[in-house]
Amino acid sequence: RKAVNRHDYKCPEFLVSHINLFFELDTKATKVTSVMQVHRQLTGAALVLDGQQLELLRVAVDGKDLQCSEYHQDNETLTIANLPDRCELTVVTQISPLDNTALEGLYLAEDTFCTQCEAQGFRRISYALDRPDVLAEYHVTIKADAQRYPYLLSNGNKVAEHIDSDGNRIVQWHDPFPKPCYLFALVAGDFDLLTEQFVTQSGRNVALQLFVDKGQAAKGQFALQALKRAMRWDEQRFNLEYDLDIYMIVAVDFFNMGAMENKGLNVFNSKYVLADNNTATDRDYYNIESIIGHEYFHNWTGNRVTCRDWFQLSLKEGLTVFRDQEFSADMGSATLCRIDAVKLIRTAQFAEDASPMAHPIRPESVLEMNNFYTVTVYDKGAEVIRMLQTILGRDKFNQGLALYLQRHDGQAATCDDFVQAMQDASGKDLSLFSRWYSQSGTPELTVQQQFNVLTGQLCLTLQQHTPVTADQANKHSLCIPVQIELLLQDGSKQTHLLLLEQETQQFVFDDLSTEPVIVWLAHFSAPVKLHQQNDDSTLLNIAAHATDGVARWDAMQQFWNSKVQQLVAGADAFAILPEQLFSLMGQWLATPSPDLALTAELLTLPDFDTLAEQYTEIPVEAILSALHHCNLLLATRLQRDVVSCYQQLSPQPYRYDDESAGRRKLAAVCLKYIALLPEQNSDVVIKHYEQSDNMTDTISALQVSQQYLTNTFSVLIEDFISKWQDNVLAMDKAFSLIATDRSEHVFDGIEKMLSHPLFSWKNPNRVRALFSAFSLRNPDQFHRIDGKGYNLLQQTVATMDSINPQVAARLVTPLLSWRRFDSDRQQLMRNALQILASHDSLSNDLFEKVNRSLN
Ligand code: BAL
Ligand code: ZN
Repeated sequence: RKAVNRHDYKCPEFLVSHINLFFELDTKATKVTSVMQVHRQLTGAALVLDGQQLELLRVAVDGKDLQCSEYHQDNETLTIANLPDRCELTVVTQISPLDNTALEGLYLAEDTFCTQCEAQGFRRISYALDRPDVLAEYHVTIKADAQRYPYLLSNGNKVAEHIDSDGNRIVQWHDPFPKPCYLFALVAGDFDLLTEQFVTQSGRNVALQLFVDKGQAAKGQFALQALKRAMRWDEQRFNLEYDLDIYMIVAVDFFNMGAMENKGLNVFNSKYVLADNNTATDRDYYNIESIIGHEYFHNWTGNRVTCRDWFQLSLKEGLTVFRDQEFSADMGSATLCRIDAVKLIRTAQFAEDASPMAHPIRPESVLEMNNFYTVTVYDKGAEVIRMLQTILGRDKFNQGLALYLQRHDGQAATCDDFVQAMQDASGKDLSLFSRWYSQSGTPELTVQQQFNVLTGQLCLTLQQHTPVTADQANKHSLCIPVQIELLLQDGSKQTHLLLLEQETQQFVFDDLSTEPVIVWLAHFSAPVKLHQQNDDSTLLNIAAHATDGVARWDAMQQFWNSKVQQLVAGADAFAILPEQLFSLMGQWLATPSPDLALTAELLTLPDFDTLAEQYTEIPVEAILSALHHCNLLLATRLQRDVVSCYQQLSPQPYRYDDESAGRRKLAAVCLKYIALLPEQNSDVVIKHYEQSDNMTDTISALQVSQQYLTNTFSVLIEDFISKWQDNVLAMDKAFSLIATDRSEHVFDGIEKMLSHPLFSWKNPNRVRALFSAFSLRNPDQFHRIDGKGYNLLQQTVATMDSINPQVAARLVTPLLSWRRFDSDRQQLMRNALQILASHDSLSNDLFEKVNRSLN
């Protein structure tokens, strides 16, 4: 098996200007005729087309069939030598969508034909130059049984439709925008259709169409309205307008990712489309709006300007995540959006940096591209874009983006092209900044402050250091924007941006009357770990008084990180939690800020993963025990405030908006503390469940009881399952709840769910609901010292690898970081990986990860 290196990029030897595709759909034997206009770019080269799991029926050049001896075929390629410089190449292949459980290429999602071509799925549909820098104009014809498949969809505009004398529907599509084959899409099925109109800023009408399973139309309304909001927002914020006359979204329940931005025809995981008040939580609504936005924003950042090669993935993904984050921030609470993004970086992304899969946002070496759709490429990538905006300012950043899109419209570009456009538009030298693209790892920032009382001078010393990562031994200084807020004693505030460009740098501020409290890294202005020496009182002060909600939340995070460290080192919770803490939390409960969701965040301890990130060797039991003790102590000390706050948050009829979602979030935090109290707590939780008219409150009651009130949980979850046994998305929530049971009963619970009629190993949503929840959100049982948790995951990954390698490779992630644990756990986790490594016919996806981890 051979990895590909970024530096080995070569321009394509042939280009394809036009592709005509003709699909004769059949569940077991779909015939695909591809007619390509091929243009030679390099004298003498043979044409090497990519193809996997295809049955080749015919090859013809300019209408003349080739003999077997005139081409060469192996498992991955079809090679044709001696082609003329320009020719029409016809390739006919046959595939079986029914047998495609990997869900890459053309497959069946229940009765619906659908495709997933990014990154390299098109080669499972037909032989092609399956690389993003070969852009062609597509004409697509689809033929299928008219009764069973009323809708035959592809990219672009519909050109013609008729039914032939055999009862087949035949539909033709044309996409005028040249695109790489990863953006090709086809869908065939029977749906409920929701429609809307959008008038663009220049006055063009766009038909919006959302296709959902029969009977689910009402659940598509929110997504459709979210799409309109996204379209308007992109015009207003970035002056970007939609370009086709039609925009289609199809929701399917079998999907490897969240959604896919195929030109004019997005395919979505139904989890990120379907919502109503009974079945969707506030979080579901939030995710739907954000992902609908994300895929829509790709139309410019990804589709109009695409990537030259897959190493440049962050060019479109980091940028588009940044854009969807800005959209979400404008649609709701900007503070909450930022807190969410920071949590993800501090847990999953920092953990990835510390793992054997560490890579820069622009990876250097890849065996299986699917393994690089990572939190580093996406979310750290978005942080890098955000830093650019912080450094350049919003106006210059917008000019840079406009220049990039104008310069590269219709092209396949690189991350360097993007940075160059930003540099040209702003006039700022970004050569040092561009190291963020090539250097992996989490920079650590050490800060010190010195104040001269006599002169009023404040001297800040900043030092950066990036520890080595599994992929890179040598690290260099980066350009790090460090935003600070000075809280002065007279109540005034100053904001400054410090640009750290050397290993150590000093910044001086004069004429301060008193020593200020400093909020470091305000708004998490760079994806770094911060080392500072703020004492409890200073942190709690910031949490109480900073204007920025993110800074307040962050001060609490830092406070708890340091307290948990002390507890892990043997301190007693009673001794180290100051009165100032209880009185501050008491005040928040008594008079919550208008942003109730922020109050909820301020009152919540960091999770296990956040706390674990501060350790080289993670002390599992000690962190879990410290967390439990702190929560218990808070519940006891704040009992009266919690109960009274909870009572004031009496439920109102459900609506999804910021204010009421914040209300439910705060009520859930109170409910958790109430559940920890020794008396009457189960009554309150049961009442919360019984009175709930929405999925958010229902899930809160279930989560709380599952964590702290086992008997109550048994009763409630049984009721929940009997109520929702026919609803897959609601049942996914039940699967996850059962998999996060902190007691050893979790293993029986999971076993039982495997035989639930709705569970299927072939459906990634079901598998993730059960096993990602177990391995990522149940540290007590996943990290059991007898290895039972690791074994369960290993067996699951092995089963999945033969069905869906992409999902298997995602599931294995928690095992890869075995070096972060104590020697007993190291042994057990490594054993689990070694068992996987010993399997014959391991997929490339799994092989790359397991191999990197063991070697
Ligand atoms: N391009 C894959 C799905 C997404 O990031 O939008
Ligand atoms: Zn994306």
